[in-house]
Amino acid sequence: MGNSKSGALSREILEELQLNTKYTQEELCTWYQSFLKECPTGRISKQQFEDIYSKFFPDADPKSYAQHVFRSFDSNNDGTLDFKEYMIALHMTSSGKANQKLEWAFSLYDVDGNGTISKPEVLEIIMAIFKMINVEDQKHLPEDENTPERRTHKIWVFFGKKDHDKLTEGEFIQGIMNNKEILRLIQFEPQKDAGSWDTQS
Ligand SMILES: [Ca+2]
Ligand SMILES: [Ca+2]
Repeated sequence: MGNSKSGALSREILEELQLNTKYTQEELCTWYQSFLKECPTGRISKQQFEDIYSKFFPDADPKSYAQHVFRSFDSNNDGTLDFKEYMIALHMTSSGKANQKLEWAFSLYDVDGNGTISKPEVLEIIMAIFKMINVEDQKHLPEDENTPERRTHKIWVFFGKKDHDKLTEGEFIQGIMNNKEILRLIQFEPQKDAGSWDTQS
């Protein structure tokens, strides 16, 4: 109502976020106030983002995974996350539709952003994921997924691909919809439900 320009959040961004997330205008303004409290500049740097991950994974090395996640959220590629990118990230990873989550997962795995995923790109993300699994837990992984190379190979075979093949976004999403094992393998914490890309939601 009236002049609802809260802080420096423009009507344009508000409307775009209301369209692309499930958040109401009121919620978005509240989020924006706390965002500004944490990030007075209105932008999250890559370093800040890595620090957040370090707090959540104090016993692991989440740095490379954090960098990949940061890249996938930094949609205008300027090396910072603004409020809009941050909210879309939050929405996609917490409450987005299955398809949106998988679209985001695709952009995470498409490391060079050329629109297809290669086997080395899968390996790169899986290696980052392994750095976050503690060594004890790694010992209990099944034989065919207990190294980044083996897990990558297993995923690649599930997609029905040969070593030098590429995966399109459509194949990626369809493959995961058809085979829940792939969904388990591409996530960083297959044992836990928290933060998982639950395709039921
Ligand atoms: Ca950005
Ligand atoms: Ca690629």
